[in-house]
Amino acid sequence: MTIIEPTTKRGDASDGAMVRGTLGSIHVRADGPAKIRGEATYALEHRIDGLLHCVLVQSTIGAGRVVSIDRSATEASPGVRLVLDAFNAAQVKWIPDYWGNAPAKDYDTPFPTEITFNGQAIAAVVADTPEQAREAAARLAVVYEEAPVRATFDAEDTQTRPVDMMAKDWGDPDAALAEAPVVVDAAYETPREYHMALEPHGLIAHWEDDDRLTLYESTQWIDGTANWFAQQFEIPFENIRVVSPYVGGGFGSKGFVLPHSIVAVMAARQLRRPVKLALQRSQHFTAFGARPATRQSLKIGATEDGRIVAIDHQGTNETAVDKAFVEQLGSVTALLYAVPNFRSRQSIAPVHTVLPGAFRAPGKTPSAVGIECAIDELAGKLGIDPLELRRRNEADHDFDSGLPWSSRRLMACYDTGAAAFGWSGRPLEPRSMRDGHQLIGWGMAVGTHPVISSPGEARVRILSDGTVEVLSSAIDMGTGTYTILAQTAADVLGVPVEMVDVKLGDSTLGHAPVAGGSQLANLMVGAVYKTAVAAREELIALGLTDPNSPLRDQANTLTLSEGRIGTPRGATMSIAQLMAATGRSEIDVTRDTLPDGERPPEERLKYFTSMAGMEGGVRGEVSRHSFCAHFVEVRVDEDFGTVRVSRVVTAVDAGRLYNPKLADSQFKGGIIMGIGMALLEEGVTDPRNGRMLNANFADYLVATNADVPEIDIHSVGEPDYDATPLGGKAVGELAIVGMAPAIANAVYHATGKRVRRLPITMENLL
Ligand code: MCN
Ligand code: MOS
Repeated sequence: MTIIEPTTKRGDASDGAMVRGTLGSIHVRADGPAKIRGEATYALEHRIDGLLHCVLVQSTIGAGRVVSIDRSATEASPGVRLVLDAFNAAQVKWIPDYWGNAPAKDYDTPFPTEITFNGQAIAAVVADTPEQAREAAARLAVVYEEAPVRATFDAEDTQTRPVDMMAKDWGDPDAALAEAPVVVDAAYETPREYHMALEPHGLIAHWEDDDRLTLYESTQWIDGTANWFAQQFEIPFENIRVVSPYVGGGFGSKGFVLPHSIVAVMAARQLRRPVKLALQRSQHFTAFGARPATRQSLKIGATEDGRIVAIDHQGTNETAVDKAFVEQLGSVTALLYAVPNFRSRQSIAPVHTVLPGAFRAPGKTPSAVGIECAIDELAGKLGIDPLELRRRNEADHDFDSGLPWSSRRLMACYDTGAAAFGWSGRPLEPRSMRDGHQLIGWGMAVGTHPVISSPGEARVRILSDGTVEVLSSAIDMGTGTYTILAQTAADVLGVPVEMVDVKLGDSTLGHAPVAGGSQLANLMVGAVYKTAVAAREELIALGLTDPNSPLRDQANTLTLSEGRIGTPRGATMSIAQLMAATGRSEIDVTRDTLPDGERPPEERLKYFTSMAGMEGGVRGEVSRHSFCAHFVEVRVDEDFGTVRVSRVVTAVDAGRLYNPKLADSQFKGGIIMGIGMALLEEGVTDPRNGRMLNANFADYLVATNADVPEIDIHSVGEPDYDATPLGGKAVGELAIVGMAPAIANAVYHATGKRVRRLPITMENLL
C-alpha cells in the first residue's frame, strides 16, 4: 500500500504523550506466530473433560406450526443424553434487545411451535459424540401443519411497511426533478448474501455449578454476550466468564447472541455437563440471518452541465415476518454529493425468512450500489466522464446534517486513484476497448462509512521485568486489535513493541463494546492510550519520589525510551532495574473513556453491554466519515459473457492508519467481498417452501484467489483528531462499500449493457 503524505497536518495528539511513532507504522501481526504454530485456541477447540455434543434440529417447512414431535426413537438412540423441543423444554427468560426493545414474551421456550421460516430451531439433541447426536436427530418424527409460504419479496402482492425513522427530506425534490433538464430514473436489486466466516459459529457452555457459567464462544462482543446470558439465565454478571481470544471472522454475524447459543447454554445447565454446539456449514445460511435482499429506485435530476439538483430515493429490504431488520438503503445516498433537494424513504417487506442481520457495512454496501450506479447512468446520459461528474458535485459539507466534515479527502482519493489507475485515458463511449475476444471496461464508484464511537476501557500493567501487559475483553477477528494495542502502549511507555503482551477476548479482563461498526480500533487505541499515560505517570512518580529510587531528585521529570527510564542527558536505567530497586512488583492501572464522573458499576456496565454509549457519524458539531474511491478494470468475454476483474486501484481516506499493513488487508478483504457481491454471491430460495437451495460452499460462490487480481491501495488520509482521539477513522467496513457498483459500472463500460440486478452473471449479460 502507498501512503500519500498529507500536505496539511490537522493538529496533533493534545498532550504529545506519544514517545515514538510506532503507531502508524507497519508491524507484523502480534497474534501471527501463535496462529502459525497452532497455539491459538479457537472456541470449539477448548478441551474440557466430559464434553457432550449438541446438534440443532431445524424446521423443514417455511410457515405453519409444529403439531407434535415424537422423540422416542431419538431418545432410544445410542449415546443420547437429552432431547429438547417445544413440548419438553423449560422456559427461559426473554430480555430486551441491545437497543432496549422489550421482548414479545417474558418467558418462553427457545423452540416456538409457530414456524415463520425454513430452518427455524425446533429441537436439539445432545449425545456423547457429534455423530451420535446427528444420527439421533435424524430420527425425530415431526408432524407439521403447513401454511402458505411467502419466501421472498418478489411476488406482486408483497406487503411493505414504511420505516418512518429512516425518512430524510430537505428542499423540494419533486419541483426540482420536474424542472431538471436531465433525469435518471432507475431501479437496482441486490440478493441475499451470507457472511461465511471461515471459523464456524459455535460454543462450549460449561456450568461449573448452577449459577456459574464459562462460555467459550466465537463472538464479536464478549461483554454483550456475558450480559445477555446473565440476564437470560438469571445469574450475576460476575458469575459468567466468556472466553474468545481468537475469532476466525465474523463480518457482523457474531455480534449478538443467536438462538443456537441459547439452546446450548440451556442444555448444559440441565445436564450439568459441558456441552459443545458447532453449527454445520449449511446452518450458517439458515440458523441466523445475513444481508437481506434489497430493492432501490433512484431519481436523480441534473443540469446539462452536470450539477445535481435533486435526488429521490426509495428502498425496501426483506425482513422476517415477526421481527424488523432495517438494511439502511439511504445511508450512503445522502452523503456523497452536494444535493440541494433530497428525499429518501425506506420500507421493509416481511417474508418467511430468518431474521436478517448486520453484514459488513450493513446498509452502506447496498446503498452505494443504488446511488453509485445511478450516478454512472447520469454521467452516461450527460456525456460527462463519471469521475468529472463526481468532482463537479463534491459535497463541501454534510448536506444531510448540515454540519462540516471532520475531514473529507475524497477529492484527494480521486486525484491519487485516477492517476494510479490511468483513468484519464478512458474513452467515454462504452464498448470501445477490447483485447481479442475480451471487451474491456473501466468503472469507478465511491464508498463511505461513518466513524462510530462507544466508550472503551483498558488495563495496563507494567511488570517487574519491565514488560508491559495490555488487558481487555475486546476481540480480534483477524483485524489486528492485538497488534495496534501493543503499538499504542509501546509508544506511550517507550518500550519496544515486542515487550508488550496484549491479552484480549476474556470477560475477566475489563470491558469493551462490540467489535462492530468499524469502531473498535479507534476506541481501543484511545482507551489504551489514556490508560498507558496514567501508568507512565505512575512509573515516573515512582522514579522521582520512591526513597529507594536511584533516579530520585535527579530532575523534575523523567522520560521513557527503549525500555529505559531516566533524564534526557543524565542517568538512565531499565524499567526492570527501577522496579527492582524500589521493590515494586507491578504498576496496574485501569481507565475508561466514559465521560468523567463517578458512576455506579451497573451504570458503567450498560455502556459495554448495550448500544447506550454508541455515537454515529454525527458527533457534536462535526460529521465524521471515511471515504474511498474504487477504480476497476473488467474483461468480459464476448462469446461467453464471463466477467473477470483484472485491475483494482482504490484510494482511501480513513484518517490516520494505525498500522498500514493491517489496514491494507482490511481494505483488500472488503474489496474481495465486493467482487463476490458484484459477480458471484446470491442466496436462492425455493418459492414453494422457503428452503434455501444453495446452502453450501459449492453452490453459494464467494470470491476465491482466482477471482481476485492485484489490488493496489493508496491511503490519502490525514490524522483527524476531530473524529477520534488518535486521529483514525473507520477502516474495517470501508472498502466493501462502492466496490460492487464500481464493477457494475465497468461492466457497462465494457459491454454497453447495464445490469441493474446483482450478481452480474453470464446469463444476464448475454
Ligand atoms: N486500522 C488501522 N487504522 C485505523 C483503523 C483501523 O490500521 N485508523 C486497522 C487495525 O488493524 C484494526 C483494523 O483496521 O484492527 C480494523 O479496525 P476497525 O475499522 O476499527 O474495525 P473493528 O476492529 O471494529 O472490526 C470490525 C470490522 C467490522 S464491523 C466487520 S463487519 C469486519 C471487519 O472489521 N469483519 C471482519 N473486518 C474484518 N476482518 C476480518 N479478518 N474478519 C472479519 O470478520
Ligand atoms: Mo460489522 S457488520 O458492523 O460487525
